[in-house]
Amino acid sequence: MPMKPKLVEAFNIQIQAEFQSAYTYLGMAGWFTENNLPGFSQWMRIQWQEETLHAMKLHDFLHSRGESVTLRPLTAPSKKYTSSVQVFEQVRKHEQSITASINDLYELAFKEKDLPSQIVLQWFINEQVEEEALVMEIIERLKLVGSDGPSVYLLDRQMSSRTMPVDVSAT
Ligand code: OFO
Repeated sequence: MPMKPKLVEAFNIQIQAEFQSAYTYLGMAGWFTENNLPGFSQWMRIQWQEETLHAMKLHDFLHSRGESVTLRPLTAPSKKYTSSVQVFEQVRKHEQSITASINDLYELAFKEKDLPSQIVLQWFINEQVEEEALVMEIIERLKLVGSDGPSVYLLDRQMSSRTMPVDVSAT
């Protein structure tokens, strides 16, 4: 069953938002590398890959429904960060805005009575709860270690252990 044009348009906007997230996190990965925190940089690179997969999940969903994907331009991420905590505060704000857009998209799918869209978006709703919780935890840890060098070093090493989940559909 074809999707309503309004819903297709909203999915395309969300695809752009997910790719924009990926690009933003790649910029943050670069900032961490340039500030001698390779573990945080690795964490952000995984985040970049995960966001790319999120975009592709929606991209492939539109195609599987026989709809057209229209890729939109991305904007250059800022690299004007002052501290690791500030970077993660930005991540938190960004993820909150993504949560809001996913929720709006779900509401639209509900209004349009598009059940397959609702099902695919439920995965994203759960994912956003997990992402926001994870980012909050990292902010708390960063606040705890403050500028204590050895603790920052240990936290950076811990961050480097993040890998892509084996089941990519579970990102
Ligand atoms: Fe950061 O999560 Fe995508 O959707």
